[in-house]
Amino acid sequence: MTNLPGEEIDKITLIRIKLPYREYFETSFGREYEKHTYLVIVEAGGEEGYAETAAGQYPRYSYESADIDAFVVENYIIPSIEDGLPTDPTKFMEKVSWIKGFNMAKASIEMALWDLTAKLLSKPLYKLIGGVREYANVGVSIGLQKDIDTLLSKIASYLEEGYQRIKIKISKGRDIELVEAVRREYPDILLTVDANGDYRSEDIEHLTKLDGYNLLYIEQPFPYWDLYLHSRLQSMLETKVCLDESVYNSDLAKEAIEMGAGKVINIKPGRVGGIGESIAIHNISMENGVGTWIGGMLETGVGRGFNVALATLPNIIYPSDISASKRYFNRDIVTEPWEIDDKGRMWVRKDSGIGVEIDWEYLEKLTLWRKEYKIGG
Ligand code: OSB
Ligand code: MG
Repeated sequence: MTNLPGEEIDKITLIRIKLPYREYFETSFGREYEKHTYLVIVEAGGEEGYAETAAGQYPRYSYESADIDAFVVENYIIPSIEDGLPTDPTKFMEKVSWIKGFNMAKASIEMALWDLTAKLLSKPLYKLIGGVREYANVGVSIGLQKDIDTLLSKIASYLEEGYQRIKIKISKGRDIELVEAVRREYPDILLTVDANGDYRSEDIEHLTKLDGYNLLYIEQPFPYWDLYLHSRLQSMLETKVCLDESVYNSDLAKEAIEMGAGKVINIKPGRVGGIGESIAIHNISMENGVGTWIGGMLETGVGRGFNVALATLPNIIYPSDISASKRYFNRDIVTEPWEIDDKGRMWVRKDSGIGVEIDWEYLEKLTLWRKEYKIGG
């Protein structure tokens, strides 16, 4: 970034919250009934930057959870920066690079610094990072349902709302028949499946059956650490394999592409350690002709603001998992809930930073605890 603001951080606040989902969300790793996260507020030069951790109630998607990340921030991240921290997100990442992993904990601060930096520069975040359009093309991710009729009726109503692409969760034993039923009803929609790493090597032959359904891609069939199995499956398929959990930094993105472990990459800023690393993965993918999109972690309206901004980058060529606030919550924590238009687009906010205001009154009701850390002299 050029012309960074020169301010130093005064204070960091964490606000641990939980709020109910409209309905539970079920994946191969389990069901979640409520959103758990903490909000981050970073303060400098009289401005506030906001973000949240993408980690949820339990360490199921990865080893991180909201409480584990709060512990990591308090005990390892804050001590690394309490002597003083400029607003530059890159400088922050250098200071915490000694901490192995915990990308979502690091990202929760890094992203708040991006929101703050953009605000200090009076620029919307999407412009600061080089966005090329003023909206995100969006799809919807539908969890495992109690039966196929319920799944089909959900799909019908999301298509009615304008979502450009439907993703359904699959798991071992709940896969082909779901895809079969959806394709019978909707032969032409953009359709994808996401297994969240539920399959193993003995399932490879079975997974090749998915090749006959004209899926846009098959997301993360194998565990995150198994790029080899993904490359074997990709070599057996016409359908593209898309990597989510496996790509948690830009080196892995490069190596996964070289190995042919996937032809599409889902970019989630939390998973990869923030906006800087998301842009790096975006750029490496673009240089190698690999299409990308922005994934979701059922974020509140705060996290969603970053996802919308990232989805305006040039190589985001597939619809992203960014849905309207009302798809997740009866009431979001931002004053203006996120919406989509009838063409399945979510428009960026023109205010500086991510452009969201927090509904403090509602937040108060959702708060489990709140902690403040003084930074610098
Ligand atoms: O694998 O993409 C995933 C939600 C939580 C954890 C992992 C995933 C998801 C989703 C939901 O698919 C995407 C969203 O709408 O936020
Ligand atoms: Mg996924």
